Amino acid sequence: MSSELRIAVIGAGRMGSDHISRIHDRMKRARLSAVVDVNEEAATQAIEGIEGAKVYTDFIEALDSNTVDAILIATPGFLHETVLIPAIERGLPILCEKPLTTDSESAWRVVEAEVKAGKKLVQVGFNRRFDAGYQDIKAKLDSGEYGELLQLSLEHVNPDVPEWYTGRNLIDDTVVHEFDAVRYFTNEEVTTVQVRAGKKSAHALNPELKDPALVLMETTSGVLVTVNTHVVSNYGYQVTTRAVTEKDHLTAGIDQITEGFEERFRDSYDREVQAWIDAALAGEQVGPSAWDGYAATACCEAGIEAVESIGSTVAVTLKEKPDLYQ
Ligand code: ISE
Repeated sequence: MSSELRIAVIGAGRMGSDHISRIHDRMKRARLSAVVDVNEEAATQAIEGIEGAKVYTDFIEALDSNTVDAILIATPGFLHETVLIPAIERGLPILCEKPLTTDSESAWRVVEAEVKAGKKLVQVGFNRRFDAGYQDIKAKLDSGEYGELLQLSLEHVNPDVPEWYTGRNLIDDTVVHEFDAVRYFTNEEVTTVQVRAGKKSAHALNPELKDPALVLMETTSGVLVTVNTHVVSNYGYQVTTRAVTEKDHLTAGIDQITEGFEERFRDSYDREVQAWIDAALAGEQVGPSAWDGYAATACCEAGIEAVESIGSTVAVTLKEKPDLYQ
């Protein structure tokens, strides 16, 4: 591979467009060589003013064009597997937006494809692992200076969500970040998920959306996690962390209230994508792996069952971790 990574962005929607400008404006040692979207007009619009990038409506054509060294997948989650498997088979480094896939069976097929390839190729877009506040808490927890982590108290507030957004989306589009955050902070697996919902906001237009809601989790060693979600808040975008340890409470994000997630997490997205580019050029993989994506998807599966049966506690089931990820 050369000293410059030629990237194809698959999906030119909200997140895809954000990544397209990121790669073009701020990433080093990389350039955008292709954009793929079934909506040709959207793809063309997304690369306006970007020289040398070609629009495709068929991703296989882009993968086989000899102009692509790595791909960034930003299509809706239910389409991820279709792109992931052929890209893994071609040995391409992949940055795949979260969720890895939308059910644990398909996520496991992605893990199996990587195991068959004998190489980790996928980085999952859990950008918060690259956020300064998250990394600060993580370093403090790992230092051992604060004693045991006992509880995590998390908040996830969105200004609003589209009308089609339901309880399922609350879990696999929004709380999926917290499933990964909990695994990241604790180095443990989530064992159970429960959702509680009380008085409902009249602004939550979709009748199937419980808003606000409380998502409760437990980890292997018994760390209890609460996630306060409010997705039609009319307040702003805010993601906070309070890690309750034996010696102190470690916090992050409290004063960071923005209009949307792009502004709040802009730096973490930049660091995430640059880390991916640098690792790809070095023939390596960094950050959350396909196994992490699979584990978070398994949590989402339990979470979706929990949100559809408010109050019940649902166990998370995971297959054995393959050697590739040990
Ligand atoms: C969005 O896709 C994100 O990743 C945001 O961080 C999250 O807050 C939002 O709910 C999702 O829709």
